Amino acid sequence: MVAISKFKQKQRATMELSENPFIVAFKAPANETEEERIRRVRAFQDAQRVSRQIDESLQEAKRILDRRKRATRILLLGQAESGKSAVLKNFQLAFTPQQFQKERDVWKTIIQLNLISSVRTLLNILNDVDPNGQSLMTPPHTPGSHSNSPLNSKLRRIHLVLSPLLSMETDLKNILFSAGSSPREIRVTAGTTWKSKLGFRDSATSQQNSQLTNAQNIVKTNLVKLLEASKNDIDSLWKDEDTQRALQEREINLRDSPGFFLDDVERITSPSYQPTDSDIVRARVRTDGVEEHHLVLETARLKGNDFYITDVSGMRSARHSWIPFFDDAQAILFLAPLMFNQMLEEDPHVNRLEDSLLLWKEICSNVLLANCNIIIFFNKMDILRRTLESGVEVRKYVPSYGDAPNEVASVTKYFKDRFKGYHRKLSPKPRTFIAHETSAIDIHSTTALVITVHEGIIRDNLEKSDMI
Ligand SMILES: Nc1nc2c(ncn2[C@@H]2O[C@H](COP(=O)(O)OP(=O)(O)O)[C@@H](O)[C@H]2O)c(=O)[nH]1
Ligand SMILES: [Mg+2]
Repeated sequence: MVAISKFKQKQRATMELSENPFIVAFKAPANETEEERIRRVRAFQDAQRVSRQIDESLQEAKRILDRRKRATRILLLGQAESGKSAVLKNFQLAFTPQQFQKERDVWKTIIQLNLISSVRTLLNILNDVDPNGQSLMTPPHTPGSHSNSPLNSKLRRIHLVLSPLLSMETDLKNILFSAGSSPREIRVTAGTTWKSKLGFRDSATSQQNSQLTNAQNIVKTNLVKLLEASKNDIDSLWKDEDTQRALQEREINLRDSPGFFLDDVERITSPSYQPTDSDIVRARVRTDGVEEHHLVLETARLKGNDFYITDVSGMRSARHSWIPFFDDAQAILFLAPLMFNQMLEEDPHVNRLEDSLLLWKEICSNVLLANCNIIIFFNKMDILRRTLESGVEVRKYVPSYGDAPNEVASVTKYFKDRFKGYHRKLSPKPRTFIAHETSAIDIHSTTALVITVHEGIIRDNLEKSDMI
């Protein structure tokens, strides 16, 4: 019995071998010469090697895919400047602190450039030109509008002293970043290239960038020297009474603008400056394109577990590029700052909060996302609080708010109810409305929150897979 089945197995294997197209293709022809045989055997070995490589890369792709399926997959959505990248940094701080530490040097240069951008913005405001250098209408009796005003001579001197710093910033931006970087902001293309240009090394990029180091080190050293030399002028420009009055008259709150570091001039211009975690979360670069971050958790309890966070560009023109990522996401973190009195950077006719609500409606009603948890972060709560405290009235921007109290709790509840209403009405299937009030630059509370949110997502997905 056993002998027969072994015979059959051997017969089947021989048959399979004779039907294998690979073997058939390299079968020895009749009357083959020795030279032809050598060539045929070599071609056969080459083909076998290629085939093995293909098998290996298929297996690797499958391993990656399996790992991805097991991991938590989070998609960060929201308009530009809503705080997506700041939330991502909080995730990195909470779960991959060692990796976060490696990027500190990259952020140092970004923060130094952010500081110079604020100086430029300030000089432009005082010169009555917009942040991109275009002339603005000058109110008739503001400081700086009269050629003989004392501010003008002071301004002229400071402008002159700081002009090498401003031109260095322009040169650096041109060397390091996308062509689209404007005087106001640093614009980078998604991926790690921009980080490696600023000195970040990981195993994948270390070799190809080693030649860049020298030139970049010189540029970075010069930047540090120039910043140190300009320290007092930057500080006195910012703290000057006339400057502060000019900002007040124009109702510009520079402190709430992205990448604001003018309160930290002393620290940031020091040659030994090392960014704190909080500095890094406050730093601003605009990302074009979609960045996927693979976080392999370093914290003891979850060590080795991993998740993927996708950070997108929030610009209106870029939102179509989000769709391919909908399929794969287990949870969406939607960032909605309650900036009822601000307009979009890319379209100054569109109110930020109205834009957020429109975007929210689209996300809630999207059938591709019907099974996805959506968690909303009402971010920038610190800015909302300061805005209301400074006396800005919601009803002037949102007439339907009426005479309700102009206070954080009431204003938040009003807008939260609107978001909640659309969530209930537009979701293709019923799902829980989960909302948090956040200030992503407050790393203490935000890192704690993202840990809770992460646990919630895992729990929810386990429950869902149990139900299936
Ligand atoms: N004051 C304040 N600034 C924030 C908050 N969240 C983010 N930012 C800052 O706002 C700017 C834009 O945030 P970012 O995360 O780059 O926005 P993204 O375009 O959605 O990725 C950055 O300078 C952040 O540090 C917040 O809650 N409060
Ligand atoms: Mg971003």
